[in-house]
Amino acid sequence: MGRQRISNEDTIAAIATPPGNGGIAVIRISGPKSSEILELIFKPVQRKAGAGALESHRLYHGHAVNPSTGEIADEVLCVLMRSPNSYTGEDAVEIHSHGGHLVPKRILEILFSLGVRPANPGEFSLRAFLNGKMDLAQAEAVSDIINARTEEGLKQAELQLEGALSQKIAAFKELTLDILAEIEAQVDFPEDEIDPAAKEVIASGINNLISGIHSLLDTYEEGRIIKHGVKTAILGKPNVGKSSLLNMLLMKERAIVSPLPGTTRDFIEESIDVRGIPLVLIDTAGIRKTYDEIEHEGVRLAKKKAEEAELLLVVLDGSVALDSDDMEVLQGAAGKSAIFILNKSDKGIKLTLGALPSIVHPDRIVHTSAKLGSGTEELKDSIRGLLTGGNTHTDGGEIILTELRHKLALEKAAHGLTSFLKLLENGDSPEFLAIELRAALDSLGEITGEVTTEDILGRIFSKFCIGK
Ligand SMILES: Nc1nc2c(ncn2[C@@H]2O[C@H](COP(=O)(O)OP(=O)(O)OP(=O)(O)O)[C@@H](O)[C@H]2O)c(=O)[nH]1
Ligand SMILES: [Mg+2]
Repeated sequence: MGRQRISNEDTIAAIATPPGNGGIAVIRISGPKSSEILELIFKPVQRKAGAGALESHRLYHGHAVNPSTGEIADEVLCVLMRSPNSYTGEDAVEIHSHGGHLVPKRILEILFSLGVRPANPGEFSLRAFLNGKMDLAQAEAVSDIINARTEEGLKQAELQLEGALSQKIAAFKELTLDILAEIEAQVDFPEDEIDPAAKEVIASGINNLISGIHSLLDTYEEGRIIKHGVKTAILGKPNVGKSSLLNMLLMKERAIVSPLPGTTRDFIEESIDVRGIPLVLIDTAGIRKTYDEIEHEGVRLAKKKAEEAELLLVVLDGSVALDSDDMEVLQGAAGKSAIFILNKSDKGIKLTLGALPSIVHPDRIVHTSAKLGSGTEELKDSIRGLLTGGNTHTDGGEIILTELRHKLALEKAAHGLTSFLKLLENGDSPEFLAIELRAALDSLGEITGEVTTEDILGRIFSKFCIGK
């Protein structure tokens, strides 16, 4: 356990608002010296001489000053939040200054000159975790809220921050602990076999627990794509309407569209929310044999992007028959998750299912007209359906797994419980049975952070932004 070695004796500070021009910047301070430092650098406008200390959770108007020169750094609002009623659980201060690059930096430098240390990325949240303000899954959700790219991703992060995942894990632990208590009661009588009736009750309890864990694990694929997004390449021979399709999905003229084949050369990347899933759409150069050096490079890049993509939108001109360029594109899509788009449906669809090679699954065909803007909804449904395998766990406001770390820990727990069942079946001694249960408990505890290491914490919080 590395909890004790991570120091939170220092007082730390950082600018919590993003860099650049903005109306207001927020400078955040946390640690034992917060209040003392605030008294040094802050002169309230309406405070009478001899008044007591600044009150907690009250917004004061005044000036931030450099105590060594008496110079005013800025006119500010500030609030002191005394321990334990702050985000970090420590004495904490927020100073609201004018925005921009210079003013917040000037205030920060005054703080550093008084012995305050620059905060590391995620250090405020790390302290909140160490001080028991939230568990590890909740702390991770803070970063997910900031990084959420769709409303659905945001909703999941909020549920996790409220403790929905932690409660599920706590329920799993509770069930495991109940059974552990029964097993431990037997440890003093190792010669006695566990009573067969009791054994059956225990086995059924563990089986229920394992299936509960598996149901949660089943939500991971959906959670992963909602959180991390899906790289999606739009692929096809020249002139089939790839760029038109990108523009249609984005609802803006992002890519150049022209009747000349070979218009797109470089790839174009744009993010879009498709039914709650953040897609990174990549429009590519039309694939064909070409002697034009630049176009050739575009085709090479298109193929590379297709290889890297998790999903392909293969575009065909549905109004004409397939040709050898289409066949090359289709062959390149073999074995990948793909949706086949028969575009230019306004001209009448002439491409029949029979003419398409077997890799084109009939359920994955969508008709669109990028010219008229039709087929968008069907295409979005189809994308969501393919990516989530038709299972949607998020509809009922259910918490889903979004984090690989949680998935691995749950798998470890389920594995431990399965081993326990085997030992129970074999009539192994209660001591060995208890070891498996404790290992499963530890795996569950990793998710909420009761069992953790400095290394794990370092990895999690270093991904946060500075000031959070
Ligand atoms: N009738 C009709 N024309 C379309 C449709 N979609 C695209 N087009 C036209 O087809 C031509 C090619 O469109 P683009 O979107 O540039 O095609 P592309 O696949 O990106 O072509 P390259 O970049 O050259 O590979 C343009 O003249 C478009 O206006 C459609 O649904 N119906
Ligand atoms: Mg194009």
